[in-house]
Amino acid sequence: MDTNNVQTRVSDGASALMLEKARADCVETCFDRADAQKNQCSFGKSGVCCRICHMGPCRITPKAPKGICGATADTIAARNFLREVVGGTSAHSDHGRHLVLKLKEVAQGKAPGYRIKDEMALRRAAKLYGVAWEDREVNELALALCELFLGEFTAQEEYLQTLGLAPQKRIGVWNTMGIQPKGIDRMVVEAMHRTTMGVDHDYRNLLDHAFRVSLADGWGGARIASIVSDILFGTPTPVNSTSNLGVLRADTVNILIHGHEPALSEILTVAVADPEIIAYAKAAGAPAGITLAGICCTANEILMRHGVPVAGNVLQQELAIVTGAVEMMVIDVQCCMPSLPDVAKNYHTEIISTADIARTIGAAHVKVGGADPLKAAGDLIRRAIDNFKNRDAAKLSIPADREPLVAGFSVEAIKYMLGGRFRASFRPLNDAIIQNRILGVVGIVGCNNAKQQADSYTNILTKELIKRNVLVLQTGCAAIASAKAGMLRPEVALAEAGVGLREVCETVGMPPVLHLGSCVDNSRVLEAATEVVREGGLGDDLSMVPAVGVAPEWMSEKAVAIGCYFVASGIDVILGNPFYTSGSQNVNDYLHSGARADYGASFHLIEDPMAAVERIIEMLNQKREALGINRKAERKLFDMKDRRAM
Ligand code: NFS
Ligand code: SF4
Repeated sequence: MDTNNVQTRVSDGASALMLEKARADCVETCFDRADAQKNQCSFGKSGVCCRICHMGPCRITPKAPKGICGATADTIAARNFLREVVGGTSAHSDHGRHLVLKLKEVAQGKAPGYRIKDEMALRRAAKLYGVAWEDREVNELALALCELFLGEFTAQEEYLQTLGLAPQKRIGVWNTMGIQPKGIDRMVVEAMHRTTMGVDHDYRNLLDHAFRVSLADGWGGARIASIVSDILFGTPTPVNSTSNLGVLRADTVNILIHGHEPALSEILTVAVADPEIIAYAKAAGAPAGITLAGICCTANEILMRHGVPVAGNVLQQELAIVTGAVEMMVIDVQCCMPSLPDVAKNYHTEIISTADIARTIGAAHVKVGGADPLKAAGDLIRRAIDNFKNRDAAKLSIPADREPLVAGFSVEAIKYMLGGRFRASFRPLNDAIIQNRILGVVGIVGCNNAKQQADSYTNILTKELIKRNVLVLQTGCAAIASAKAGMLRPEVALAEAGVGLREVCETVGMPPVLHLGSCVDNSRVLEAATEVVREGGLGDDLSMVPAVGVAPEWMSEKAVAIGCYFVASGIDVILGNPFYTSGSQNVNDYLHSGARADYGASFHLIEDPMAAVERIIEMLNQKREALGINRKAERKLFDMKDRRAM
């Protein structure tokens, strides 16, 4: 690609404009550093560099096919792969753990400023896990549930109870494969043990553990994170908002919140609405008060529950600062680039790190907790307001791009849309799939990657799939890409959708592209697929449902973990860019085909979006064929009777 042309790096106008501005302002961004990293190490890329012990680093070549200890390319690539899954699982699960501990504090009355917002979600969760919930007081019930959840982390001998939320048949597959995880922490520690020098050398055994660890994420830590977030902060319901850098305003103090854990952003969302603080902002010269907006998955969390606007996805974090309009960026954990303070130096933006486990050189560290977190959040916002006077009008340039969107599709919300409040159910969706009005369901998830044109693969794929009557579920930065492209506006997506999909969506009042939340909310995608299986008519296992997962522009270890738990759950995953396993034919082959015999699904590397579209349609049709539902859709339009029946 012509890397000097900003259009080859990003696809939305706002990002292109800010990338040009960054260059004019002599500010370095990830796109420049990607150029500087050109010709990335081929050993790293093919997964055959080992630096696990200090006899190495060893690199596998035709002339040196073994490391000093004798480890082969298979061993080395499988160990490296497993460690990636461990990284991703740890990130999601530690996030989940923090939330469980927060819920526990709340239930014990030790977390001022927080409360259990969604008692229904609490009782729903208790029921799911078989915890006695009737006639039990809220806090007592929450404590019982917390104890169970903490046990999911610490269990030494018992399998995860969350696995029980999966369809019976899938549990059977895990049983046969012997990959049911025990406690999340134990699985992670064991993985580090297995991959240290001189332990597990059998690539298949290592890959089995990679899938086992990933289940501890998707059917463990990540699922728990979503469940507890709903209990503490509310189960998302459809909500209007806006996206892209144009959500920043010249006439407000602008505060960005970036990272992943919702506990802090929730408090900031409350504090920012305080009339006294708004008055303080106005007195500081910002006539319209304060804009709070998000980046990455923290954005998705507060978007889903409060409609807080989304400034951008992962590759826009630096570009947001380049607007010169950001008084403060508050970061917590994951996907926050260490470059942020360097970018901020060129403007007036203050970078505030807030998590003890995540410090960034050049960022001020502020702990927003203690006895009065709401006051601490208020103080932080005042600090941002005080910074407003330092904004340099000469450096200010906010792109106009600002797309409306609808988000907030929890599985509960989807059920209500489909079946109505009193008959909430997935039946209409199953029927629509069986009647071939909807061909199948595709989850488009994951990141952006500075090696690909940002958002482009995701946007092509989304548009082409809904045209072909595929219902699209999204999370993470992929969902933000669609938001920026207007595809989370129901009327825009409906106009693009194929006839069958459009009819169904119009009838039940549901958009064809559904934003399910942050990356931990990929567990909601599994939850939705499980509901489809439970509802009946589309097979008795996840691997039978006409569904595919795609990570078009992934980059994070978290995406590797997510991909693995999708495949282990029986859902095929298409990758828009490759794993670092190509240096081991065996490892690569198992992940991309051998796994199918064990799980009914595997990975597929497809770097071209249109080729991915064709392959997905083929895969959905194969599943439909196997279910015996691949007859032509009846082309008759719905009449009133049909609509009532839905
Ligand atoms: Ni998911 Fe969300 Fe984005 Fe990728 Fe990072 S923010 S947790 S990892 S980059 S989608
Ligand atoms: Fe080399 Fe083996 Fe040590 Fe890895 S573990 S660095 S392959 S000697």
